[in-house]
Amino acid sequence: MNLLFVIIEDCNAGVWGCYGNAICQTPHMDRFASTAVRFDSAYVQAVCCNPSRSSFLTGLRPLTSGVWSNGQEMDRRLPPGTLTLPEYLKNAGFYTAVIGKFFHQVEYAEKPLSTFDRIEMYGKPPGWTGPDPILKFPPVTRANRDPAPPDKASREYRLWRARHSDRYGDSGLGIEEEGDRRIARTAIALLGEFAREKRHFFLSVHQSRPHTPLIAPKPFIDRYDPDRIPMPPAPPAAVQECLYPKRVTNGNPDIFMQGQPTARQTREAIAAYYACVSFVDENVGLILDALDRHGLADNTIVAVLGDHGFHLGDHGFWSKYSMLEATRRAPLWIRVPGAPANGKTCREFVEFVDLVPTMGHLLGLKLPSNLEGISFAPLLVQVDRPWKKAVFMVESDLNQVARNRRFSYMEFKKGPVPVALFDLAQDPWETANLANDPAHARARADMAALLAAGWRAALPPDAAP
Ligand SMILES: [Ca+2]
Repeated sequence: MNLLFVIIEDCNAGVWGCYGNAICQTPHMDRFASTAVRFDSAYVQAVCCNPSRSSFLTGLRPLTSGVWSNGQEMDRRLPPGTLTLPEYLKNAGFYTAVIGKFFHQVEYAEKPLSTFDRIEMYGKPPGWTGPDPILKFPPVTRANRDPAPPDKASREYRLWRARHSDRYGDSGLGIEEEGDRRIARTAIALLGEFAREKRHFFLSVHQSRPHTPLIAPKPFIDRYDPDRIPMPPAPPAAVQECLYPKRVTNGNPDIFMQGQPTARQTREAIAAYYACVSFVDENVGLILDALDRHGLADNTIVAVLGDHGFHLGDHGFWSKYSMLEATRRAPLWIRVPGAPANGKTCREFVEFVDLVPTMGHLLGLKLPSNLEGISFAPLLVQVDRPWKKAVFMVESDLNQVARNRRFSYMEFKKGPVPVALFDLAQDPWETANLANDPAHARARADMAALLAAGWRAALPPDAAP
């Protein structure tokens, strides 16, 4: 079996048609879902890119990987001897290729990146000597009226980056000029080469949208009328005790950084996010079609995932960096050719830290015994097999959350409240903190014990880590 990963940046699970969204058009992933297992309750272990990827690409949780923020360099912080998924695959004889972002930044992960046989549309680590790009694209013709200042350490660059990130709407680019489409075209070319040369491959493909800026080619923006976008659930007025008050008053990271949007801007930005998702959907559809066309679908495992979620105005929040459901839940589809559960939805809890153990199980990789997830391959056979009773994630080494079927429970060493408890059955959007409600004292104690006991205490009885 080969392995194809598609990693989608900053992807809210609830925007996909197959996840229940009636407005956002995602026909390609909806079709793929009918041939794969769609995980409806998949949770990342950290709230932004670098720590989440460092976790799901090593099989270690953030406090063990040593990476719990975007500023921490994976190469310097991983426990000695830690390997990442492409290294395990390389050691097992796979030809390894990556298109676009994989780890957070090249400088953070030079060691594992240097093991790739092929790196396309991404910075190269020092000393890497792989093939030249398989495709050479014509330059983008549009004149850039707001180019990035050259000095990345300068104030001008920081201001430019904020200005750039805060945009939404028409990208001004033709569809074939867009980086994400070029990544898809490169993936299609590589799959053709792998098929011709009969390579045993691992290929990871990046999609930069729907990360901010929420810009997409005009035909995708035109699909969504902001007037027909409902306002987000859990408006700030409904939030009784805000866990992240700075965001409501001073603005958000990545978008609406200067303050809260108007109702009109809110609808426009959600519409733009949907446009970005529809564009990504089409790109992934092209890659999956190529897999079929080259006769690789029957011997390639396909995993499509978001690297973490994204707030779309719920709680007055945008972007990630919270421990609420919009950030911690992410979309995940896995297709193992011939798996009995293909076409079904799995509602059992899985964690992204389980991805390395699961791929190890499916592909016969030699993995160490210190990994902090378990293979969920049994769920690809039977989706309703009783599984984990809770999932766990951190915002940093200071703040962490456990979520079971009924409650989410958060502990903050730094923040406006020390503890938060939400009854997800009554309050799925987590607006009313019940931590100090006497009627919930037992639930609070139980959830505190669950968080303290940690992930090993939440495993299914017959699953060994
Ligand atoms: Ca991300």
